[in-house]
Amino acid sequence: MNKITVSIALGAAALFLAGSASAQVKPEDQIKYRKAAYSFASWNMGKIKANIDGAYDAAQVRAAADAVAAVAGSGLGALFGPGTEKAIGDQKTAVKPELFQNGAEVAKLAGNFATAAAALVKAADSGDAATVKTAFGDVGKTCKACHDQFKARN
Ligand code: ASC
Repeated sequence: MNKITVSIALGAAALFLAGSASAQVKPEDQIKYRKAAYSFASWNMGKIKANIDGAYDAAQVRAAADAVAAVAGSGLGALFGPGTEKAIGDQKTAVKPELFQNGAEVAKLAGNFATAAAALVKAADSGDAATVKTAFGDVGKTCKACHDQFKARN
């Protein structure tokens, strides 16, 4: 890992552990924002997949990779604060309660997501579809690793 990747990973881990930042955001809004963040990342992952499978537009792939990396590096851990382990009113969540008992593991998974997303941006810079395909697969694995452990509905 290079210096930037390490600092992104550590930043993601630190932000997960520093749950106090979430005190500013109401629990139901934490759930709303985190679902919006993952949905936005998923939309951008879908765009990259469409480029890999069809006509490849390097600028669109780069923009989408930037968006995924921005989400991954945004300190999402702050949106998993106390009281967000189950639905609040209309704000449903697929998170498993176990996530809240496994901070170190979650920080590791979040760091892996941020590291892989940063690598996807680098791959997108190359403009090479095959390079992007590999890096895209790596990001997808980090998504799945967390879903397998901590997401109830997949
Ligand atoms: C995506 C996306 C996910 C993950 C997951 C990986 O592109 O929207 O939720 O990758 O499918 O297994």
